Amino acid sequence: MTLPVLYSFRRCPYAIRARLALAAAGIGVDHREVSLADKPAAMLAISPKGTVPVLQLDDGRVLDESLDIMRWALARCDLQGWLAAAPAEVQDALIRRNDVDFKPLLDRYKYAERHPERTRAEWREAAVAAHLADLEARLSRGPALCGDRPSLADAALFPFVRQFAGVEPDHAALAPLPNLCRWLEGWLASPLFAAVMDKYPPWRVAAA
Ligand SMILES: N[C@@H](CCC(=O)N[C@@H](CS)C(=O)NCC(=O)O)C(=O)O
Repeated sequence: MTLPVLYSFRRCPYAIRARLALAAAGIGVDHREVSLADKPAAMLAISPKGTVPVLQLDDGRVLDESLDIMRWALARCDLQGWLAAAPAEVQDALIRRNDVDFKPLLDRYKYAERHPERTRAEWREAAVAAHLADLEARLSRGPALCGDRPSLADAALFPFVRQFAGVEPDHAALAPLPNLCRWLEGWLASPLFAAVMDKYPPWRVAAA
């Protein structure tokens, strides 16, 4: 049986969430590390929009949205019960707010020099107000975003909170959000995260 092919970029939060779900489902992949500055023609041929992650299944189907990859993997094998850990509509709303509202503010906070209409601190506060303050409140009530057990939403949001925490040294921006900080540290220390952060050289087509 041929493994599904995963085009991925190590630090991309969308690729990380896809790799977490694939690993949580115990699904092995043929990993192809992509340089975003020099995307492989083989990837663009199956997904012209040119974003990672892209998963090519052995029946030829192509999944080129991170959430589709997560849901496909967990539909095959949800060993950790991520789908059932909370109602789908609650998880979907958290993910939508992360991707639609928070991500643009995260980018402005991270690259504040390109967005001088607000200071870095103001972008940070906007990101907290739009999303992270609610995550903090949720995590003051239980160890995971939707209660006792991690859900798909926890895995889908974690790489973005990781990126937020990494903008300033020592995760300083998370100091006012102690429960979110504890949750992040739990994910960072998890064997699952370690398992998806292997380093690969950029993939090249093997010479004939
Ligand atoms: N909606 C897509 C977004 C994926 C995405 O934007 N990935 C970034 C990397 S983090 C990318 O590939 N950008 C294209 C580029 O930088 O050229 C998904 O969820 O998979």
